[in-house]
Amino acid sequence: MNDVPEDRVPTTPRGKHQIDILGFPMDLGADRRGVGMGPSALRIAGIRRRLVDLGYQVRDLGDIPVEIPESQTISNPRLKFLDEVVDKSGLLASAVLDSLDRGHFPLAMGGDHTVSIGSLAAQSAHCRARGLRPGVLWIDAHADMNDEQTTPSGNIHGMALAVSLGFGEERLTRLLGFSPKLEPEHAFLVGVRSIDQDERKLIRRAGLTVRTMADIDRRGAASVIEEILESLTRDVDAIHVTLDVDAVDPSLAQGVGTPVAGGLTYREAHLIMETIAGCGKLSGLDVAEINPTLDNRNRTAVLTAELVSSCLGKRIL
Ligand SMILES: [Mn+2]
Repeated sequence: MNDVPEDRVPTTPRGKHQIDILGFPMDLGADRRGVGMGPSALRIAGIRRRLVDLGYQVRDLGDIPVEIPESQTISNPRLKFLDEVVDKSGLLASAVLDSLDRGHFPLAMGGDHTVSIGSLAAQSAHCRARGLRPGVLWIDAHADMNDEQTTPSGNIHGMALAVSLGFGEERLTRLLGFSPKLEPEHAFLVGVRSIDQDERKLIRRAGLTVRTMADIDRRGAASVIEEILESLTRDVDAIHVTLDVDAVDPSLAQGVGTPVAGGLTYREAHLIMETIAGCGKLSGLDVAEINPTLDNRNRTAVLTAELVSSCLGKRIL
């Protein structure tokens, strides 16, 4: 790597220098149409080229085929499109597991945040087979900690973290045949500023660590992310990061399905990602909830592609 400029040396852990890109154009986990176009928007934003420029080998494995809502029926309004979400999350999980088992680094592009149900199942299965402990850093404006009892909408994207911790519908929690995928003490939620009333109960019951935007205001993004990574790198072997782009302030990330004011600034978001890049245990990354129909000239996808680059080792100097 001697001929590679300093800012292009890949820093993913365990010598994982091949990245596998997988699209998950899932548009069934949320009410607002459009997030199914997220993978295309990220490809148009040059996500592959940006990672190649960092020195990685990158394969784009294409999209998991997902049905559109118009061809589906809702049988349970508290778990909308459950059959299709279970089915396609299983396909995604198999593809991500295959990538991990080959020693590659999976980058899963949503679609809505149900993408993380499959990719976390795979990360967990991969670790389980090797006696390793997985952890997750969930970056999001929302907590995604509903179950079918607490959900105000029936949208499964709002249940993705709960499911990974073993709460809720069994067909989701037991994807790949085991549950939970994560221990709550190895799950960290950051950037949160909108939590549903009944969702609070499950967050407390689960006992996961939540760092809200108020924590970032008070202590600064650097202190918050360093504390989380210190704990994760100490206690787990593989860190999976999942970025819901609505964590970023809607003035910068306009193209998201559920914008909430008061999000991460441009530099806070990059600082978080740059700090993750240095942790040495990053094992997988998801990005979710880009909605090109609400965006302005693909800015949100470009921002997301930049954040992915920061997470995978792009540095200013
Ligand atoms: Mn989310």
